[in-house]
Amino acid sequence: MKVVIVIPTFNEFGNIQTLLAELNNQFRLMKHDCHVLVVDDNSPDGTAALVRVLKQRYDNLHLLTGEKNGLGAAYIRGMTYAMETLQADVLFEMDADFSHKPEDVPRLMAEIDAGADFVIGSRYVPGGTIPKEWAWHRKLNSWGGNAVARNVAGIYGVRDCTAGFRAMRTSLLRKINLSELRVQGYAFQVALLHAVKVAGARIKEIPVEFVERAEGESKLGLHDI
Ligand SMILES: Nc1nc2c(ncn2[C@@H]2O[C@H](COP(=O)(O)OP(=O)(O)OP(=O)(O)O)[C@@H](O)[C@H]2O)c(=O)[nH]1
Ligand SMILES: [Mg+2]
Repeated sequence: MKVVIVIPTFNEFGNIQTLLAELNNQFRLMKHDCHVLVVDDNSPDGTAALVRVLKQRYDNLHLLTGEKNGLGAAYIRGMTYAMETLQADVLFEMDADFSHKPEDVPRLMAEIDAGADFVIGSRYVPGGTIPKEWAWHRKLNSWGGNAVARNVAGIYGVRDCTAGFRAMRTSLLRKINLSELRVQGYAFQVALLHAVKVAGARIKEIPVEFVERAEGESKLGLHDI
């Protein structure tokens, strides 16, 4: 199967090179044809220029650039490109800042291989964790976001509705009109989960340890909260 890891970036110059090296180490352990698509929104720190240089080293590396319109808009652009141009069978959502561990990629993929359509790297199933450094308001925000998602959107049976580390079959995604989700920021994660649930996805949650970002600054804004 062709697998594309979609990684949105905004000012991730300090993370992207190491992340690509570690992902490619994982790909060697996997039996699939694995690629990375970086979706950069003209980061002022030169993330895209660095990725262009790294493209000479990795022939499985792809880059999309564009205007900054938030995380959801970047994912919609990246997922559409991964499906239509790269012809992906499976795609991943993943952050660039090492909060999502490269060594968990094969674990998520194994659940797809076992028959799931949509796999969530979950902080809120037994074995999953959030950073111990998180202040109370960060915990409250994450817990509150989940509570709203579960009860307002009616996504019962899923513990981590706002997770950003997920693997999905494109055969499932093709049933959804991504541009109709009409959310640009972090709420995209919840809107997509709701849409795949309505589309009848076989959803699987597996525990992951979510760690604090390695380098750079958070982009989670008050607006997203
Ligand atoms: N292309 C693009 N990427 C974005 C945008 N906003 C955030 N990102 C990326 O999306 C991923 C998640 O953003 P983070 O800033 O780490 O958000 P977070 O994980 O909720 O916050 P922290 O816990 O502080 O790291 C990172 O890879 C960011 O670089 C955006 O507007 N456009
Ligand atoms: Mg982060």
